[in-house]
Amino acid sequence: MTKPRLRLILGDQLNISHPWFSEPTSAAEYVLMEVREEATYVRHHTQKVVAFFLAMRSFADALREKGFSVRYFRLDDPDNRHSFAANVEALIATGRYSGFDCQEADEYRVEEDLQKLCKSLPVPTSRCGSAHFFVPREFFAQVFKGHKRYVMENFYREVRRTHDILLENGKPIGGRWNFDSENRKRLPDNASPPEPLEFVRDAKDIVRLLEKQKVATFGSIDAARFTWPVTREDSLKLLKHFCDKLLPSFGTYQDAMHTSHRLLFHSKLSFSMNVKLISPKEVVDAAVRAWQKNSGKISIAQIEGFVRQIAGWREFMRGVYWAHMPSYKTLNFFKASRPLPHYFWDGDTKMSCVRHAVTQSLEDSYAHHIQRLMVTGNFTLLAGINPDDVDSWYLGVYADALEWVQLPNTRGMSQFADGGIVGTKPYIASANYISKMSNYCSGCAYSSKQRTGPGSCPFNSLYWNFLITHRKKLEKNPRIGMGYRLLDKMPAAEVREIERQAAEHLKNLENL
Ligand code: FAD
Ligand code: DLZ
Repeated sequence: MTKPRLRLILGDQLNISHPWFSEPTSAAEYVLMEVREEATYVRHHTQKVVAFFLAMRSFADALREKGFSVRYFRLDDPDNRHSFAANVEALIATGRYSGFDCQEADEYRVEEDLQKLCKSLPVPTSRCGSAHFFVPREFFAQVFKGHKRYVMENFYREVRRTHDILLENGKPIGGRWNFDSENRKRLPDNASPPEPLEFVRDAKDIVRLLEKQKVATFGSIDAARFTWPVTREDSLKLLKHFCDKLLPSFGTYQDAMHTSHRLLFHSKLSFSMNVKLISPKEVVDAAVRAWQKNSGKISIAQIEGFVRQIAGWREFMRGVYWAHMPSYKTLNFFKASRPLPHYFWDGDTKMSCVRHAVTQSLEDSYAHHIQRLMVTGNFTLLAGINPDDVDSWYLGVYADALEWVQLPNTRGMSQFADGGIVGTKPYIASANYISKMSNYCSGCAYSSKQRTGPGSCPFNSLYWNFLITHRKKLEKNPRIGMGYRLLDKMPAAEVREIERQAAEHLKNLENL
Protein backbone atom coordinates (compact mmCIF):
# COMPACT_ATOMS: atom_id res chain seq x y z
CA MET A 1 0.00 0.00 0.00
CA THR A 2 1.38 3.46 -0.90
CA LYS A 3 2.02 5.71 2.04
CA PRO A 4 0.02 8.96 2.25
CA ARG A 5 1.62 12.42 2.17
CA LEU A 6 1.56 14.57 5.27
CA ARG A 7 -0.15 17.91 4.63
CA LEU A 8 0.01 20.83 7.03
CA ILE A 9 -3.01 23.12 7.42
CA LEU A 10 -2.30 26.33 9.33
CA GLY A 11 -4.91 28.03 11.48
CA ASP A 12 -5.57 30.57 8.74
CA GLN A 13 -5.81 28.02 5.91
CA LEU A 14 -9.28 26.63 6.60
CA ASN A 15 -10.22 26.60 2.94
CA ILE A 16 -12.44 23.68 2.02
CA SER A 17 -12.29 24.73 -1.65
CA HIS A 18 -8.53 24.20 -1.81
CA PRO A 19 -7.53 21.80 -4.65
CA TRP A 20 -6.12 19.39 -2.01
CA PHE A 21 -9.66 18.44 -1.08
CA SER A 22 -10.60 17.45 -4.62
CA GLU A 23 -8.00 14.67 -4.47
CA PRO A 24 -8.85 11.15 -3.24
CA THR A 25 -9.14 11.01 0.56
CA SER A 26 -6.40 8.36 0.69
CA ALA A 27 -3.80 10.67 -0.91
CA ALA A 28 -2.82 12.38 2.33
CA GLU A 29 -3.16 12.75 6.07
CA TYR A 30 -3.88 16.31 7.13
CA VAL A 31 -2.40 17.83 10.26
CA LEU A 32 -3.65 20.83 12.22
CA MET A 33 -2.03 21.94 15.45
CA GLU A 34 -2.74 24.23 18.36
CA VAL A 35 0.79 25.31 19.24
CA ARG A 36 2.27 27.49 21.95
CA GLU A 37 4.52 29.14 19.32
CA GLU A 38 1.50 30.71 17.60
CA ALA A 39 -0.55 31.31 20.72
CA THR A 40 2.26 33.33 22.32
CA TYR A 41 4.36 35.01 19.58
CA VAL A 42 2.43 38.13 20.51
CA ARG A 43 0.08 38.53 23.46
CA HIS A 44 -3.34 37.83 21.87
CA HIS A 45 -6.85 38.74 22.94
CA THR A 46 -8.50 35.68 24.50
CA GLN A 47 -11.33 35.82 21.92
CA LYS A 48 -8.78 35.72 19.10
CA VAL A 49 -7.15 32.50 20.32
CA VAL A 50 -10.54 30.95 21.07
CA ALA A 51 -11.83 31.88 17.61
CA PHE A 52 -8.77 30.30 15.96
CA PHE A 53 -8.94 27.10 18.02
CA LEU A 54 -12.70 26.69 17.54
CA ALA A 55 -12.42 27.34 13.81
CA MET A 56 -9.53 24.85 13.50
CA ARG A 57 -11.37 22.17 15.48
CA SER A 58 -14.55 22.62 13.43
CA PHE A 59 -12.55 22.48 10.21
CA ALA A 60 -10.86 19.23 11.31
CA ASP A 61 -14.32 17.77 12.05
CA ALA A 62 -15.61 18.91 8.66
CA LEU A 63 -12.67 17.19 6.93
CA ARG A 64 -13.22 13.96 8.88
CA GLU A 65 -16.92 14.01 7.93
CA LYS A 66 -15.84 14.12 4.28
CA GLY A 67 -13.67 11.04 4.84
CA PHE A 68 -10.25 12.71 5.10
CA SER A 69 -7.76 11.45 7.63
CA VAL A 70 -6.80 14.16 10.15
CA ARG A 71 -4.18 14.35 12.92
CA TYR A 72 -5.20 17.17 15.26
CA PHE A 73 -2.86 18.33 18.05
CA ARG A 74 -4.73 19.97 20.90
CA LEU A 75 -2.75 22.38 23.06
CA ASP A 76 -2.56 19.81 25.88
CA ASP A 77 -1.76 16.82 23.66
CA PRO A 78 1.20 15.05 25.38
CA ASP A 79 2.89 14.56 21.98
CA ASN A 80 2.59 18.25 21.07
CA ARG A 81 6.04 19.83 20.59
CA HIS A 82 4.41 23.26 20.22
CA SER A 83 5.85 24.43 16.94
CA PHE A 84 4.85 23.64 13.36
CA ALA A 85 8.36 22.46 12.48
CA ALA A 86 8.91 20.27 15.56
CA ASN A 87 5.54 18.52 15.20
CA VAL A 88 6.02 17.90 11.48
CA GLU A 89 9.57 16.57 12.04
CA ALA A 90 8.29 14.15 14.67
CA LEU A 91 5.48 12.90 12.42
CA ILE A 92 7.80 12.45 9.42
CA ALA A 93 10.27 10.57 11.67
CA THR A 94 7.60 7.87 12.20
CA GLY A 95 8.20 6.81 8.58
CA ARG A 96 4.46 6.68 7.87
CA TYR A 97 4.48 9.33 5.13
CA SER A 98 5.78 9.40 1.58
CA GLY A 99 6.28 13.18 1.58
CA PHE A 100 5.30 16.52 3.07
CA ASP A 101 3.17 19.29 1.53
CA CYS A 102 2.27 22.74 2.76
CA GLN A 103 0.61 25.84 1.37
CA GLU A 104 2.37 29.19 1.15
CA ALA A 105 1.97 30.93 4.51
CA ASP A 106 0.56 34.43 4.68
CA GLU A 107 3.01 35.57 7.35
CA TYR A 108 6.66 36.12 6.51
CA ARG A 109 7.84 34.60 9.80
CA VAL A 110 5.99 31.34 9.19
CA GLU A 111 6.82 31.26 5.49
CA GLU A 112 10.54 31.41 6.33
CA ASP A 113 10.20 28.60 8.90
CA LEU A 114 8.29 26.40 6.45
CA GLN A 115 10.82 26.95 3.68
CA LYS A 116 13.59 25.89 6.06
CA LEU A 117 11.56 22.91 7.22
CA CYS A 118 10.92 21.74 3.65
CA LYS A 119 14.63 21.87 2.88
CA SER A 120 15.55 19.89 5.97
CA LEU A 121 13.04 17.02 5.85
CA PRO A 122 14.29 13.59 4.71
CA VAL A 123 11.27 13.09 2.38
CA PRO A 124 10.14 14.84 -0.84
CA THR A 125 8.34 18.09 -0.08
CA SER A 126 6.15 20.49 -2.01
CA ARG A 127 4.61 23.91 -1.46
CA CYS A 128 1.53 25.31 -3.20
CA GLY A 129 -0.68 28.39 -3.14
CA SER A 130 -3.53 28.85 -0.68
CA ALA A 131 -6.15 29.33 -3.44
CA HIS A 132 -7.78 32.21 -1.63
CA PHE A 133 -6.85 35.67 -2.88
CA PHE A 134 -8.07 37.44 -6.02
CA VAL A 135 -4.53 37.87 -7.32
CA PRO A 136 -1.17 36.16 -6.74
CA ARG A 137 1.59 37.94 -4.81
CA GLU A 138 3.45 38.73 -8.07
CA PHE A 139 0.46 40.71 -9.42
CA PHE A 140 1.46 43.67 -7.25
CA ALA A 141 4.94 43.89 -8.81
CA GLN A 142 3.42 43.60 -12.29
CA VAL A 143 0.98 46.49 -11.72
CA PHE A 144 3.65 48.79 -10.30
CA LYS A 145 6.55 47.84 -12.59
CA GLY A 146 8.32 51.06 -13.62
CA HIS A 147 6.18 53.22 -11.29
CA LYS A 148 7.75 55.45 -8.63
CA ARG A 149 4.88 55.10 -6.16
CA TYR A 150 2.16 52.61 -5.37
CA VAL A 151 -1.33 53.97 -5.86
CA MET A 152 -4.06 51.77 -4.39
CA GLU A 153 -6.59 53.08 -6.89
CA ASN A 154 -4.52 51.83 -9.87
CA PHE A 155 -4.09 48.42 -8.28
CA TYR A 156 -7.81 48.21 -7.46
CA ARG A 157 -8.79 49.02 -11.06
CA GLU A 158 -6.50 46.25 -12.33
CA VAL A 159 -8.08 43.73 -9.93
CA ARG A 160 -11.53 44.79 -11.12
CA ARG A 161 -10.47 44.53 -14.76
CA THR A 162 -8.83 41.13 -14.24
CA HIS A 163 -11.91 39.74 -12.48
CA ASP A 164 -14.58 41.69 -14.39
CA ILE A 165 -16.07 43.23 -11.25
CA LEU A 166 -18.70 45.98 -11.63
CA LEU A 167 -17.78 46.56 -15.27
CA GLU A 168 -19.86 47.06 -18.39
CA ASN A 169 -18.05 46.86 -21.73
CA GLY A 170 -14.77 47.26 -19.87
CA LYS A 171 -15.92 50.51 -18.22
CA PRO A 172 -16.86 50.95 -14.53
CA ILE A 173 -20.60 50.71 -13.91
CA GLY A 174 -21.96 54.06 -12.76
CA GLY A 175 -19.37 55.93 -14.85
CA ARG A 176 -16.79 56.14 -12.05
CA TRP A 177 -14.33 53.75 -10.45
CA ASN A 178 -14.66 55.27 -7.02
CA PHE A 179 -17.61 56.65 -5.05
CA ASP A 180 -15.62 57.38 -1.88
CA SER A 181 -16.78 61.00 -1.71
CA GLU A 182 -20.37 59.77 -1.12
CA ASN A 183 -19.34 57.52 1.75
CA ARG A 184 -18.73 59.92 4.59
CA LYS A 185 -21.96 60.48 6.52
CA ARG A 186 -22.44 60.71 10.26
CA LEU A 187 -25.10 58.37 11.71
CA PRO A 188 -28.35 60.34 12.13
CA ASP A 189 -29.67 60.49 15.73
CA ASN A 190 -32.81 58.48 14.87
CA ALA A 191 -31.00 55.72 12.91
CA SER A 192 -31.18 52.16 14.20
CA PRO A 193 -28.76 49.77 12.48
CA PRO A 194 -29.88 46.09 12.49
CA GLU A 195 -28.99 43.90 15.48
CA PRO A 196 -25.66 42.10 14.90
CA LEU A 197 -25.94 38.44 13.85
CA GLU A 198 -24.25 36.28 16.50
CA PHE A 199 -23.28 32.61 16.57
CA VAL A 200 -23.56 31.57 20.18
CA ARG A 201 -21.24 28.78 21.36
CA ASP A 202 -19.89 27.56 24.67
CA ALA A 203 -16.15 28.24 24.77
CA LYS A 204 -15.57 27.40 28.44
CA ASP A 205 -13.42 24.33 27.68
CA ILE A 206 -10.99 26.27 25.51
CA VAL A 207 -10.76 29.15 27.97
CA ARG A 208 -9.99 26.61 30.76
CA LEU A 209 -7.41 24.98 28.48
CA LEU A 210 -5.65 28.31 27.92
CA GLU A 211 -5.61 28.98 31.65
CA LYS A 212 -4.33 25.50 32.49
CA GLN A 213 -1.62 25.71 29.84
CA LYS A 214 -0.71 29.19 31.11
CA VAL A 215 -1.13 30.90 27.72
CA ALA A 216 -1.17 34.58 28.68
CA THR A 217 -3.95 36.43 26.87
CA PHE A 218 -5.81 39.67 27.52
CA GLY A 219 -9.25 41.23 26.94
CA SER A 220 -12.60 39.92 28.10
CA ILE A 221 -14.66 36.97 26.99
CA ASP A 222 -18.10 35.67 27.90
CA ALA A 223 -17.03 32.03 27.59
CA ALA A 224 -20.60 30.74 27.86
CA ARG A 225 -21.66 32.96 24.96
CA PHE A 226 -18.91 33.12 22.39
CA THR A 227 -20.31 34.81 19.29
CA TRP A 228 -17.69 34.92 16.49
CA PRO A 229 -18.40 32.95 13.29
CA VAL A 230 -16.05 29.94 13.32
CA THR A 231 -17.41 27.64 10.60
CA ARG A 232 -18.10 28.01 6.92
CA GLU A 233 -21.85 27.74 7.61
CA ASP A 234 -21.63 30.64 10.12
CA SER A 235 -19.62 32.68 7.65
CA LEU A 236 -22.10 32.12 4.80
CA LYS A 237 -24.99 33.11 7.10
CA LEU A 238 -23.10 36.25 8.10
CA LEU A 239 -22.48 37.07 4.45
CA LYS A 240 -26.19 36.69 3.68
CA HIS A 241 -27.11 38.85 6.68
CA PHE A 242 -24.69 41.50 5.43
CA CYS A 243 -26.08 41.45 1.88
CA ASP A 244 -29.73 41.54 3.03
CA LYS A 245 -29.56 43.96 5.94
CA LEU A 246 -26.32 45.95 5.98
CA LEU A 247 -25.15 46.49 2.42
CA PRO A 248 -27.88 49.06 1.58
CA SER A 249 -26.29 51.49 4.07
CA PHE A 250 -22.69 50.19 4.16
CA GLY A 251 -20.99 52.86 2.09
CA THR A 252 -22.97 55.80 3.42
CA TYR A 253 -22.07 55.16 7.08
CA GLN A 254 -18.75 53.41 6.54
CA ASP A 255 -16.87 56.18 8.38
CA ALA A 256 -19.45 56.82 11.14
CA MET A 257 -18.87 55.96 14.82
CA HIS A 258 -21.46 55.77 17.59
CA THR A 259 -21.41 54.94 21.30
CA SER A 260 -24.62 52.82 21.09
CA HIS A 261 -23.89 51.01 17.81
CA ARG A 262 -20.57 49.24 17.70
CA LEU A 263 -20.94 47.41 14.38
CA LEU A 264 -23.16 49.89 12.51
CA PHE A 265 -23.33 48.54 8.93
CA HIS A 266 -19.97 46.76 8.91
CA SER A 267 -19.88 43.12 7.87
CA LYS A 268 -17.58 41.62 10.55
CA LEU A 269 -16.47 39.19 7.84
CA SER A 270 -12.74 39.84 8.30
CA PHE A 271 -12.04 36.86 10.58
CA SER A 272 -13.97 34.48 8.29
CA MET A 273 -12.04 35.74 5.28
CA ASN A 274 -8.65 35.87 6.97
CA VAL A 275 -8.85 32.24 8.11
CA LYS A 276 -10.20 31.41 4.63
CA LEU A 277 -13.54 29.97 5.70
CA ILE A 278 -14.86 32.06 2.82
CA SER A 279 -13.03 33.63 -0.08
CA PRO A 280 -12.97 37.31 -1.03
CA LYS A 281 -14.41 36.35 -4.42
CA GLU A 282 -17.40 34.63 -2.81
CA VAL A 283 -18.00 37.70 -0.65
CA VAL A 284 -17.71 40.16 -3.52
CA ASP A 285 -19.81 38.00 -5.87
CA ALA A 286 -22.59 37.64 -3.27
CA ALA A 287 -22.62 41.38 -2.58
CA VAL A 288 -22.68 42.24 -6.30
CA ARG A 289 -25.57 39.77 -6.85
CA ALA A 290 -27.49 41.37 -3.96
CA TRP A 291 -26.93 44.80 -5.49
CA GLN A 292 -28.02 43.57 -8.96
CA LYS A 293 -31.25 42.15 -7.48
CA ASN A 294 -31.95 45.28 -5.43
CA SER A 295 -30.40 48.10 -7.37
CA GLY A 296 -33.46 50.21 -6.51
CA LYS A 297 -32.61 49.88 -2.81
CA ILE A 298 -28.82 49.57 -2.95
CA SER A 299 -26.96 52.34 -4.75
CA ILE A 300 -23.75 51.88 -6.71
CA ALA A 301 -21.91 53.87 -4.01
CA GLN A 302 -22.70 51.17 -1.41
CA ILE A 303 -21.58 48.22 -3.46
CA GLU A 304 -18.53 49.97 -4.91
CA GLY A 305 -17.49 51.06 -1.41
CA PHE A 306 -17.64 47.46 -0.20
CA VAL A 307 -15.92 45.96 -3.24
CA ARG A 308 -13.10 48.52 -2.90
CA GLN A 309 -12.33 47.36 0.65
CA ILE A 310 -11.97 43.73 -0.37
CA ALA A 311 -10.79 43.68 -3.99
CA GLY A 312 -8.82 46.89 -3.42
CA TRP A 313 -7.44 47.50 0.06
CA ARG A 314 -7.22 43.90 1.27
CA GLU A 315 -5.31 42.66 -1.79
CA PHE A 316 -3.20 45.86 -1.97
CA MET A 317 -2.07 45.47 1.65
CA ARG A 318 -0.97 41.92 0.96
CA GLY A 319 1.03 43.18 -2.03
CA VAL A 320 2.78 45.85 0.05
CA TYR A 321 3.57 43.32 2.79
CA TRP A 322 5.27 40.84 0.46
CA ALA A 323 7.03 43.55 -1.54
CA HIS A 324 8.62 45.05 1.60
CA MET A 325 9.12 42.38 4.23
CA PRO A 326 11.16 41.91 6.34
CA SER A 327 12.44 45.52 6.42
CA TYR A 328 8.89 46.94 6.58
CA LYS A 329 8.56 45.80 10.18
CA THR A 330 11.42 48.09 11.26
CA LEU A 331 10.40 51.35 9.54
CA ASN A 332 9.93 54.36 11.80
CA PHE A 333 9.74 57.47 9.60
CA PHE A 334 8.97 59.87 12.47
CA LYS A 335 11.35 58.13 14.91
CA ALA A 336 8.46 57.81 17.35
CA SER A 337 9.58 56.34 20.65
CA ARG A 338 7.05 56.85 23.46
CA PRO A 339 5.61 53.69 25.05
CA LEU A 340 1.93 52.87 24.57
CA PRO A 341 -0.05 54.37 27.48
CA HIS A 342 -1.77 52.03 29.96
CA TYR A 343 -5.27 52.94 28.77
CA PHE A 344 -4.76 50.88 25.61
CA TRP A 345 -4.80 47.88 27.94
CA ASP A 346 -7.50 48.97 30.42
CA GLY A 347 -9.57 51.68 28.65
CA ASP A 348 -9.15 54.00 31.62
CA THR A 349 -8.86 57.43 29.99
CA LYS A 350 -10.90 60.61 30.13
CA MET A 351 -10.77 60.94 26.33
CA SER A 352 -14.21 59.59 25.45
CA CYS A 353 -13.35 58.54 21.87
CA VAL A 354 -10.24 56.57 22.91
CA ARG A 355 -12.14 55.08 25.87
CA HIS A 356 -14.97 53.86 23.62
CA ALA A 357 -12.73 52.52 20.84
CA VAL A 358 -10.34 50.78 23.25
CA THR A 359 -13.05 49.42 25.57
CA GLN A 360 -14.92 48.01 22.58
CA SER A 361 -11.70 46.43 21.29
CA LEU A 362 -10.98 44.85 24.69
CA GLU A 363 -14.57 43.62 25.08
CA ASP A 364 -15.24 42.45 21.52
CA SER A 365 -11.79 41.87 19.93
CA TYR A 366 -13.30 44.00 17.15
CA ALA A 367 -13.41 47.65 16.12
CA HIS A 368 -14.30 48.93 12.70
CA HIS A 369 -11.91 50.62 10.32
CA ILE A 370 -12.46 54.24 11.31
CA GLN A 371 -12.17 53.49 15.02
CA ARG A 372 -8.83 51.76 14.29
CA LEU A 373 -7.61 54.49 11.93
CA MET A 374 -9.01 57.78 13.17
CA VAL A 375 -9.31 57.24 16.91
CA THR A 376 -6.69 54.84 18.30
CA GLY A 377 -4.29 55.05 15.34
CA ASN A 378 -4.66 58.82 15.00
CA PHE A 379 -3.97 59.21 18.71
CA THR A 380 -0.84 57.02 18.75
CA LEU A 381 0.50 58.84 15.69
CA LEU A 382 -0.13 62.31 17.16
CA ALA A 383 1.33 61.23 20.50
CA GLY A 384 4.51 59.79 18.93
CA ILE A 385 4.08 56.23 20.19
CA ASN A 386 6.72 53.71 19.11
CA PRO A 387 5.30 51.82 16.09
CA ASP A 388 6.60 48.52 17.57
CA ASP A 389 4.25 49.01 20.54
CA VAL A 390 1.43 50.05 18.24
CA ASP A 391 1.90 46.97 16.05
CA SER A 392 1.92 44.59 19.02
CA TRP A 393 -1.30 46.07 20.32
CA TYR A 394 -3.12 45.84 16.97
CA LEU A 395 -1.75 42.38 16.21
CA GLY A 396 -2.87 41.12 19.58
CA VAL A 397 -6.19 42.80 20.13
CA TYR A 398 -8.23 42.01 17.01
CA ALA A 399 -9.52 38.55 16.13
CA ASP A 400 -8.86 39.32 12.46
CA ALA A 401 -5.24 40.36 13.03
CA LEU A 402 -2.65 38.47 11.00
CA GLU A 403 0.60 40.21 10.27
CA TRP A 404 0.23 40.38 6.47
CA VAL A 405 -2.83 42.62 6.82
CA GLN A 406 -2.26 44.18 10.25
CA LEU A 407 1.26 45.48 9.59
CA PRO A 408 0.68 47.53 6.41
CA ASN A 409 -2.51 48.90 7.96
CA THR A 410 -0.89 49.86 11.25
CA ARG A 411 2.69 50.80 10.45
CA GLY A 412 1.78 52.02 6.98
CA MET A 413 -1.69 53.44 6.61
CA SER A 414 -2.21 54.45 10.22
CA GLN A 415 1.24 55.43 11.57
CA PHE A 416 2.89 56.54 8.28
CA ALA A 417 6.01 54.90 9.73
CA ASP A 418 6.77 53.68 6.19
CA GLY A 419 7.14 57.30 5.04
CA GLY A 420 4.40 56.94 2.41
CA ILE A 421 4.63 53.46 0.92
CA VAL A 422 0.97 52.62 1.64
CA GLY A 423 -0.62 56.05 1.89
CA THR A 424 -0.01 59.40 0.33
CA LYS A 425 -0.29 61.31 3.64
CA PRO A 426 -0.48 60.60 7.36
CA TYR A 427 -4.06 60.06 8.60
CA ILE A 428 -4.06 62.76 11.26
CA ALA A 429 -7.06 64.69 12.44
CA SER A 430 -8.05 67.00 15.26
CA ALA A 431 -11.15 66.59 17.43
CA ASN A 432 -13.17 68.29 14.71
CA TYR A 433 -13.14 65.12 12.56
CA ILE A 434 -14.07 62.82 15.46
CA SER A 435 -16.84 65.15 16.54
CA LYS A 436 -18.18 65.32 12.95
CA MET A 437 -18.20 61.55 12.43
CA SER A 438 -19.37 60.37 15.87
CA ASN A 439 -21.21 61.22 19.05
CA TYR A 440 -18.09 60.45 21.13
CA CYS A 441 -17.35 64.08 21.98
CA SER A 442 -20.67 64.86 23.65
CA GLY A 443 -20.18 64.31 27.36
CA CYS A 444 -16.39 64.01 27.06
CA ALA A 445 -14.30 65.48 29.88
CA TYR A 446 -12.39 67.43 27.23
CA SER A 447 -13.77 70.11 24.96
CA SER A 448 -13.49 69.26 21.27
CA LYS A 449 -13.78 72.97 20.46
CA GLN A 450 -10.77 74.11 22.51
CA ARG A 451 -7.24 73.96 21.18
CA THR A 452 -5.50 74.99 24.36
CA GLY A 453 -6.15 75.71 28.00
CA PRO A 454 -7.63 73.59 30.80
CA GLY A 455 -10.06 70.99 29.44
CA SER A 456 -8.90 71.34 25.83
CA CYS A 457 -9.08 68.11 23.81
CA PRO A 458 -5.57 66.61 23.49
CA PHE A 459 -6.26 65.73 19.83
CA ASN A 460 -6.31 69.47 19.00
CA SER A 461 -2.97 70.69 20.30
CA LEU A 462 -1.33 67.36 19.43
CA TYR A 463 -2.57 67.69 15.84
CA TRP A 464 -1.02 71.14 15.32
CA ASN A 465 2.06 70.20 17.29
CA PHE A 466 2.54 67.16 15.02
CA LEU A 467 2.53 69.42 11.96
CA ILE A 468 5.01 71.78 13.63
CA THR A 469 7.33 68.99 14.80
CA HIS A 470 7.43 67.16 11.46
CA ARG A 471 7.40 70.20 9.22
CA LYS A 472 10.61 69.26 7.40
CA LYS A 473 9.27 65.82 6.54
CA LEU A 474 5.76 66.87 5.58
CA GLU A 475 5.46 70.42 4.32
CA LYS A 476 6.20 69.48 0.71
CA ASN A 477 3.43 66.87 0.75
CA PRO A 478 0.65 68.42 -1.38
CA ARG A 479 -2.04 66.55 0.54
CA ILE A 480 -1.07 68.16 3.80
CA GLY A 481 -0.20 71.64 2.55
CA MET A 482 -3.51 73.14 3.70
CA GLY A 483 -2.60 72.40 7.34
CA TYR A 484 0.65 74.34 6.96
CA ARG A 485 -1.10 77.27 5.28
CA LEU A 486 -3.50 77.49 8.23
CA LEU A 487 -0.65 77.12 10.70
CA ASP A 488 1.26 79.94 9.04
CA LYS A 489 -1.73 82.25 9.40
CA MET A 490 -1.89 81.66 13.18
CA PRO A 491 -0.49 84.41 15.42
CA ALA A 492 2.92 83.46 16.84
CA ALA A 493 1.56 83.56 20.39
CA GLU A 494 -1.11 81.00 19.50
CA VAL A 495 1.48 78.68 17.96
CA ARG A 496 3.60 78.98 21.12
CA GLU A 497 0.55 78.21 23.26
CA ILE A 498 -0.22 75.13 21.14
CA GLU A 499 3.34 73.89 21.61
CA ARG A 500 3.14 74.48 25.35
CA GLN A 501 -0.21 72.70 25.61
CA ALA A 502 0.96 69.75 23.53
CA ALA A 503 4.11 69.41 25.64
CA GLU A 504 1.94 69.39 28.77
CA HIS A 505 -0.33 66.66 27.35
CA LEU A 506 2.65 64.58 26.24
CA LYS A 507 4.25 64.88 29.68
CA ASN A 508 0.96 63.82 31.19
CA LEU A 509 0.29 61.11 28.56
CA GLU A 510 -0.40 58.33 31.06
CA ASN A 511 -3.07 60.45 32.78
CA LEU A 512 -5.08 61.84 29.87
P1 FAD B 1 -15.99 45.93 6.75
O1 FAD B 1 -16.00 47.36 7.06
O2 FAD B 1 -17.29 45.22 6.66
O3 FAD B 1 -15.18 45.76 5.38
C1 FAD B 1 -15.28 44.58 4.59
C2 FAD B 1 -13.96 43.92 4.44
O4 FAD B 1 -13.06 44.73 3.74
C3 FAD B 1 -13.24 43.56 5.74
O5 FAD B 1 -13.74 42.38 6.30
C4 FAD B 1 -11.80 43.42 5.26
O6 FAD B 1 -11.56 42.13 4.80
C5 FAD B 1 -11.73 44.38 4.09
N1 FAD B 1 -11.02 45.61 4.47
C6 FAD B 1 -11.54 46.80 4.74
N2 FAD B 1 -10.55 47.70 4.94
C7 FAD B 1 -9.40 47.03 4.82
C8 FAD B 1 -8.04 47.39 4.93
N3 FAD B 1 -7.65 48.64 5.20
N4 FAD B 1 -7.13 46.44 4.78
C9 FAD B 1 -7.48 45.17 4.51
N5 FAD B 1 -8.75 44.77 4.39
C10 FAD B 1 -9.69 45.70 4.53
N6 FAD B 1 -8.01 44.20 8.82
C11 FAD B 1 -7.77 42.90 9.04
O7 FAD B 1 -8.38 42.04 8.42
N7 FAD B 1 -6.84 42.51 9.97
C12 FAD B 1 -6.14 43.43 10.69
O8 FAD B 1 -5.30 43.05 11.53
C13 FAD B 1 -6.38 44.81 10.48
N8 FAD B 1 -5.72 45.75 11.20
C14 FAD B 1 -5.97 47.07 10.96
C15 FAD B 1 -5.25 48.03 11.69
C16 FAD B 1 -5.47 49.38 11.46
C17 FAD B 1 -4.67 50.41 12.21
C18 FAD B 1 -6.41 49.78 10.49
C19 FAD B 1 -6.65 51.21 10.22
C20 FAD B 1 -7.14 48.83 9.79
C21 FAD B 1 -6.93 47.48 10.00
N9 FAD B 1 -7.63 46.49 9.28
C22 FAD B 1 -7.36 45.17 9.51
C23 FAD B 1 -8.59 46.86 8.20
C24 FAD B 1 -10.04 47.01 8.68
O9 FAD B 1 -10.09 47.90 9.76
C25 FAD B 1 -10.67 45.68 9.06
O10 FAD B 1 -10.52 44.77 7.98
C26 FAD B 1 -12.16 45.83 9.31
O11 FAD B 1 -12.37 46.76 10.35
C27 FAD B 1 -12.76 44.49 9.68
O12 FAD B 1 -14.12 44.65 10.00
P2 FAD B 1 -15.27 44.24 9.00
O13 FAD B 1 -15.07 42.85 8.54
O14 FAD B 1 -16.57 44.56 9.68
O15 FAD B 1 -15.01 45.21 7.79
C1 DLZ C 1 -3.29 33.27 15.30
C2 DLZ C 1 -3.08 31.82 15.56
C3 DLZ C 1 -3.12 31.32 16.87
C4 DLZ C 1 -3.43 32.20 18.02
N1 DLZ C 1 -2.87 30.03 17.14
C5 DLZ C 1 -2.62 29.17 16.12
C6 DLZ C 1 -2.32 27.80 16.36
O1 DLZ C 1 -2.25 27.34 17.48
N2 DLZ C 1 -2.11 27.00 15.27
C7 DLZ C 1 -2.14 27.45 14.00
O2 DLZ C 1 -1.99 26.66 13.07
N3 DLZ C 1 -2.38 28.76 13.76
C8 DLZ C 1 -2.62 29.63 14.77
N4 DLZ C 1 -2.82 30.94 14.53
C9 DLZ C 1 -2.71 31.41 13.12
C10 DLZ C 1 -1.23 31.47 12.69
O3 DLZ C 1 -0.55 32.46 13.43
C11 DLZ C 1 -1.15 31.70 11.17
O4 DLZ C 1 -1.62 30.55 10.55
C12 DLZ C 1 0.26 31.96 10.70
O5 DLZ C 1 0.75 33.12 11.23
C13 DLZ C 1 0.37 32.05 9.17
O6 DLZ C 1 -0.30 33.19 8.68
